[in-house]
Amino acid sequence: MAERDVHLRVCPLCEAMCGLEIHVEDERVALIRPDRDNVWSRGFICPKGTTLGHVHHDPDRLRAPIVREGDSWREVTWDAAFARCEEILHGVVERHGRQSVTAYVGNPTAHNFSLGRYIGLFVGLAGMPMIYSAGTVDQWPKNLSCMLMYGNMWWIPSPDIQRTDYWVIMGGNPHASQGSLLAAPDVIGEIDRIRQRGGKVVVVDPRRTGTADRADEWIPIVPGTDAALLLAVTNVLFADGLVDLGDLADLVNGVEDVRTLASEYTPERVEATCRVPAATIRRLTHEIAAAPSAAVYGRIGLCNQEFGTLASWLIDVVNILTANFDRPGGLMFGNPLSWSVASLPNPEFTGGVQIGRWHSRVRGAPEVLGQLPLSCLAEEIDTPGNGQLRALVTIAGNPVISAPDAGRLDRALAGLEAMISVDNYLNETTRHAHVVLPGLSALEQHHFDDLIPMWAARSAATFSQPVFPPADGRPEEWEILTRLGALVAGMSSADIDVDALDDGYFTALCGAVGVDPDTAMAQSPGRGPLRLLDLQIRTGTFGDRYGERPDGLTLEKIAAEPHGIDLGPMVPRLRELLRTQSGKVELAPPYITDDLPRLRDRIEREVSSLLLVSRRHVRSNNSWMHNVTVLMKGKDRCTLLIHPDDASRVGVTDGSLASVSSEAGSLAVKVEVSDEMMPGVVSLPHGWGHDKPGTRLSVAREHAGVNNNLLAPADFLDEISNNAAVNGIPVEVVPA
Ligand SMILES: Nc1nc2c(c(=O)[nH]1)N[C@H]1C(S)=C(S)[C@@H](COP(=O)(O)OP(=O)(O)OC[C@H]3O[C@@H](n4cnc5c(=O)[nH]c(N)nc54)[C@H](O)[C@@H]3O)O[C@H]1N2
Ligand SMILES: Nc1nc2c(c(=O)[nH]1)N[C@H]1C(S)=C(S)[C@@H](COP(=O)(O)OP(=O)(O)OC[C@H]3O[C@@H](n4cnc5c(=O)[nH]c(N)nc54)[C@H](O)[C@@H]3O)O[C@H]1N2
Ligand code: SF4
Ligand SMILES: [Mo]
Repeated sequence: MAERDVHLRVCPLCEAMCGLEIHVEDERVALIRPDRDNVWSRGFICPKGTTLGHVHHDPDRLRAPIVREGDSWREVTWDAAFARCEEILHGVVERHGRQSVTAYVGNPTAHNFSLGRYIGLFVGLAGMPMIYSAGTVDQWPKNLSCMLMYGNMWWIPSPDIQRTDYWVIMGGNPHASQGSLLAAPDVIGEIDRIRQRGGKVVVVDPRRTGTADRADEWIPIVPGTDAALLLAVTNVLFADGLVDLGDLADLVNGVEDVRTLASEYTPERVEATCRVPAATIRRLTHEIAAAPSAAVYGRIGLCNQEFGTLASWLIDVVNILTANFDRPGGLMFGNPLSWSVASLPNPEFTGGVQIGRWHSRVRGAPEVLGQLPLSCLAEEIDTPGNGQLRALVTIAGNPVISAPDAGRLDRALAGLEAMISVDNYLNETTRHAHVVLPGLSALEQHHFDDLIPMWAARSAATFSQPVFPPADGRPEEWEILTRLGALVAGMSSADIDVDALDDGYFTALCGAVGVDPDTAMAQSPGRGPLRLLDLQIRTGTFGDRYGERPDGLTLEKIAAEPHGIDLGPMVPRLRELLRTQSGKVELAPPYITDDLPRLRDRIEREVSSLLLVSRRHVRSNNSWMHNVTVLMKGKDRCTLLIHPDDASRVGVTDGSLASVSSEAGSLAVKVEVSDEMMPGVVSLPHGWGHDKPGTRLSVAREHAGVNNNLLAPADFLDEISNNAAVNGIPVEVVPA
């Protein structure tokens, strides 16, 4: 029998952060199973976590840089790859200036040991006037509401599901996603436990999801109308004398403003719009107020929609007004073992948050928290004129699948003068690149989550060592980012000293947390993200502050516990974290409340067409894990879910092909008739459409599916946050 090594590490794929046991035989992953002794996840795992070995051994995964010549690709050395990057980036900057270069930052950046910690250095060095990210097709409304209410865009309060007595889940399906902006292992098991202890779980969603099936109650709602429902809840709280600020009475500005604003939105006024009976809204409100503790939670369905910011704001308003904020069982802030780079106060906003400091060239969209809508990217590339984008760096992102009006972006990328992708696959997006620079596989890297613990249910973490050593000479992604940033800034490869730039970054971060960089450099070993992580731990809540608190944590102490360290559940932190100019919670930020007339118009408007929403599946991960054979087994998952009444009305049958069209485009997809959809709403999964030529995804190509973002109009937005409304898209369905 071959020798078997067992490695313990954390799965980097989603916010559940499961502890894994990875069994290696003959340099191959033989088995992955849960680490039952991991103090955080205690044996939880999902099907994706068991496939990290498949991704690692996937012959399609890129292991060396490739350079495109016409339609063909050539593997090159790292030196040659960076030389080519220098040539094309410098060419664009010389011809068109630095404002013609931008970057797109994708989702895995937030889960990757070195990308997440070094994206700031890349952007800072590059000095690009603006970047795009998956943030504006994800959580930008929540970033914005948190920035305006509490003064930091990344401190996002999360439901304390391990202790709550009443959980309302709006626009989230942890049965598939495992939870988001809510980090806890086994979220679905937590639903069972809430119910076992006599609590209640309510799901508000146009689809009766797997999560709804496990809950006590499903409340179907028309997509995009959650803000109206939450305003009615707020209205009832005031009208029925249920408002209770608890310990926060001295800490909240704007309560009377909210009372006034909500006064017109009675349950009777919104019931037809939301298609939720007024009596249900009243009962829900009274149940929330009466519960010993309650947490109202909203996720992607409340962000990726027309009124994302109003809905995201009102989620917090309802929790605050029912004394369910910053206390056990309600919404709480995380208390990580290490501070995140993202949690540092943003120096841009020391004088208060300003929005619209600049506008996009083509449609004049205002910048929001430093970003333009992702749906602007295509037009900024394909519209000629001064300031036209000519070069793009994509970092762990696949916007040809994930961005609205995906067809236009796909065409636009083909016209770039320089495109560089830091990515592990040749996929729908990176096939347009001139150079692809692959990162290491997850199993070749250290791991320690940076951002996600900011909303984790417990102060817990596990440090992971690489399972496999990287091949000689392969740079880590932080080095790739540092080099690219310096190249955009105009430096030449020969002059780039990655270690010196890293020292500069480290020194600046030491300054931000008030630590002497010489002390930190002397005591924190190595370079790059490992040294930074030690700083993040030692100067964090529980850290040793480089010897000032000898019992405090260091990276070494955490690394000595292979099953992780757990220092307990969330604790009240609002008073410590508040960074608004007033020093109080701003319950009614004018920038947000000024958007109410737009919602009022929606309430008065009748919508007769079918509305399209997105969904996820536990065996997919956005667009990029469809190349794993074992995850692709079973029945076709890229189907149009439609209610039986709608199906017979439009004349489509189960298993038949339907043509779905919107203002943006059309596609043909297999129909799945199911009463899990509410009438009037249809659902397609996101992350599919792998039939493009020129990719290297042999498994995904066999299960191509369709890209639902071909149907997403570029100008359908939550206008005040710039976030795409990829949910609630009016569509027409006919037999194909
Ligand atoms: N219609 C619709 N559209 C949506 C959504 C929706 O619900 N509906 N959801 C939106 C949301 S929430 C998100 S987050 C976005 C996701 O949008 P993106 O972030 O653009 O897309 P992903 O599919 O996550 O693509 C990840 C890319 O990173 C690469 N990759 C994976 N791991 C690594 C790594 O460790 N290093 C490097 N360098 N590359 C890596 C993959 O090969 C892939 O190219 O999609 C958004 N778009
Ligand atoms: N297995 C798996 N896990 C993932 C991912 C994945 O692709 N696969 N992606 C990860 C990422 S990047 C993210 S951001 C998270 C997202 O995590 P979740 O927010 O849990 O995402 P979904 O599972 O798409 O669930 C969104 C739900 O919102 C509903 N919905 C749509 N529109 C509306 C609306 O207007 N109102 C209401 N009330 N509901 C609406 C949809 O029907 C759907 O059930 O998941 C993460 N985890
Ligand atoms: S739930 Fe699955 S994908 Fe998410 S961390 Fe756990 S094993 Fe990984
Ligand atoms: Mo996301």
